Amino acid sequence: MREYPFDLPAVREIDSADPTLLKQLVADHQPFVARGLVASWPLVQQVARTPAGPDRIDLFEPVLGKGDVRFTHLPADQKGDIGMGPDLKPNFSMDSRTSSAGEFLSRVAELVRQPTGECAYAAALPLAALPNAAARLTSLRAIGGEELRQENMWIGSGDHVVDLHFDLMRNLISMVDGTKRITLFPPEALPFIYPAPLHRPVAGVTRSLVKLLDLDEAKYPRFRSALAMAQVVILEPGDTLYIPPLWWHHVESYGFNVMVNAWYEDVSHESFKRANRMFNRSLARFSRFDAAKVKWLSGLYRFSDFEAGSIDDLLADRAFAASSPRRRQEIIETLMAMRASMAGLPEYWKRYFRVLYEYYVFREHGDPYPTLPGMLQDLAQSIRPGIWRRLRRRASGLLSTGARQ
Ligand SMILES: O=C(O)CCC(=O)C(=O)O
Repeated sequence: MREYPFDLPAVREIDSADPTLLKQLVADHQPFVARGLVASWPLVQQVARTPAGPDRIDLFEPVLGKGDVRFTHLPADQKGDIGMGPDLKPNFSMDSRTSSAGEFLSRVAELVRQPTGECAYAAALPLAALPNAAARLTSLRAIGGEELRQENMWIGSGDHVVDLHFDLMRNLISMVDGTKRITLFPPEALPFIYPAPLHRPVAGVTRSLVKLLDLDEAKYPRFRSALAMAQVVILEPGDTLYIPPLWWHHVESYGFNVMVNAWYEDVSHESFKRANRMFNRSLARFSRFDAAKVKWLSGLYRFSDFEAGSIDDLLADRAFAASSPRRRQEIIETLMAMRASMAGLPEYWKRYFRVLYEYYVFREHGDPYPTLPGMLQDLAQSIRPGIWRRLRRRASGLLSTGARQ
């Protein structure tokens, strides 16, 4: 394992396989590790019975079946880093190589036997396409929830690291072979985590600019505050970790490693989309204000009803009262629309949007991209064309409706 430069508290261990209890913890968005929860899966048992080495790797040839396997191949100079490169672009491709299961596993076995620094990683292979794998596992649906989105198998040669990112779904990660060390940060760590630009997701998710195991403290001084909220766990075969939606995670994999994960929806798609649309709209609108000059901007957080404070207090604010009636009207309408957009969300997701508004829209912590000057405007620009497109569509709709009348 790589050197770990932090002394973090451990993820809570749950010494129970009671599905009712685990399901409750999942629904409560509490991370936990359940040791040995999947030790009885036929595939995990098969692994436990087989000595480490080529025979164990060979077990997975029938599991992967006859189809092609797409995988990431990393050169040695990348040092196993999977995620975002310094140019903010993906530094890997999920399908940089494709081969038969046998060829893929031989390559993996070669790298395990004689490490060169290169890595081969078949990430997120959907179990739906691997019937032989699915037959050797048992679903965790009883604890994950009713809304299973996708189950995947991840197989790698080891010493690769998926950089810090978060997903919108519940995630149950079960180890079949090898070891993972996973570091978790709650959604409230956002102001200290140096998120990469929202409009530049890598593999569909927002990442942190920070490389956890190579932390540049001079560039990212606030990250210490994120570490104060972090927890860590080492997973061995048979263990299951629950990563709640929105929790940032950093995943290191060691030795020949096989993991199965299941993503479950946590929130209604429609409610999320409505709140997210309004968030984007507010971001585009408020990004026009220079936070250094518009003194009431960061204070708006208080008046947005996220904390104690009402629109009446806002109206009484002297600096705000000094702005033009048109601007005051626009801001109050936006605040009301923000509240309305979140009305259908459960409390957990409301809290998340508050964190987002506070950070990106009201800029309570200053520029959301302190190391990337101009990036907030770039983000706002990428959102605005969408708004204009919709307005144009609406206008042309009205014109055509008018023409029919
Ligand atoms: O196991 C890994 O390498 C990454 C897993 C991950 O990021 C996820 O399940 O969301």
